[in-house]
Amino acid sequence: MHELENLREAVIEGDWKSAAAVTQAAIAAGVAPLTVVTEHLAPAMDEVGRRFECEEYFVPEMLLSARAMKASMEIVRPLLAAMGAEPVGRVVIGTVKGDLHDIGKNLVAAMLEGGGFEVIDLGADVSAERFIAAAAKHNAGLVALSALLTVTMGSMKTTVDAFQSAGLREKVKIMVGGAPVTQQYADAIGADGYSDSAGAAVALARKLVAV
Ligand code: B12
Repeated sequence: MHELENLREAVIEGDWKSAAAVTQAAIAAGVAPLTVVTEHLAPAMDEVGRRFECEEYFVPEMLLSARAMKASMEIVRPLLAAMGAEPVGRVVIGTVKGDLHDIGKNLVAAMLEGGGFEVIDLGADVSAERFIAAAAKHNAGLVALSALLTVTMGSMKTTVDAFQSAGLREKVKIMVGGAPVTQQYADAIGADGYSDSAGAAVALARKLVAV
């Protein structure tokens, strides 16, 4: 008995051991790996995002849920890759050059992965050149930039401009976020989208890749 419905609770409650055990049992019982993601992990992370939005959850709860989601994804990811399942989209994410803050970026990455995206996480202090190289290498349709310092917001503009100079701007949507970033700033630097939270980032990403 795999009781896959318990996966939702495990992710929402941030219980990684239970999330891994339920996923393992479900896969052993023949549940399709994609079903685990689309029908259980993604809705659970949507709910986590909703709770975060309305301040029922805060960063610690989000981190625990992200960890539980990741524990399940560790089991499912290689199976999806082996089956050649197509992700919702492929996103390259990183914190921009000069900036070492990665907690928010990691939450966004986890939410995107839970939402069915293939996530290529370049970490923090990522130069425009590295974003471009990764987007080209992985044929990513979406690039997500995070910045937490007012002084590194300029690196977002540098990165957007570099995509333009590299002739890739038409092929890649760029979304931006981080505490000091605003919709106004996103518009000013020519980004395609902005959201102020990890939960809303998934809906934004889905919208951008659907266009
Ligand atoms: C933790 C922290 C650190 C840690 C970072 C650890 C880590 N691994 O990330 C450490 C100690 C290393 C650090 C260092 C510094 N920090 Co600091 N740090 C913070 C702190 C306390 C929390 C940031 C955080 O993680 N928030 C929680 C996350 C979940 O929120 P978030 O990042 O905003 O992300 C959410 C959204 O913004 C959004 N989001 C984020 N990224 C993206 C991306 C996309 C695409 C989208 C759509 C959405 C999105 O989704 C997330 C979840 O909802 C803040 C203060 C604060 N309360 O914000 C200061 C703060 C950001 N730090 C600050 C400063 C000044 C520094 C230092 C310069 C300090 C120093 N003198 O050395 C250094 C800079 C180092 C560097 N080069 O980056 C200032 C920045 C001031 C400014 N306006 O520029 C702050 C605001 C503190 C302050 N009040 O002065 N810091």
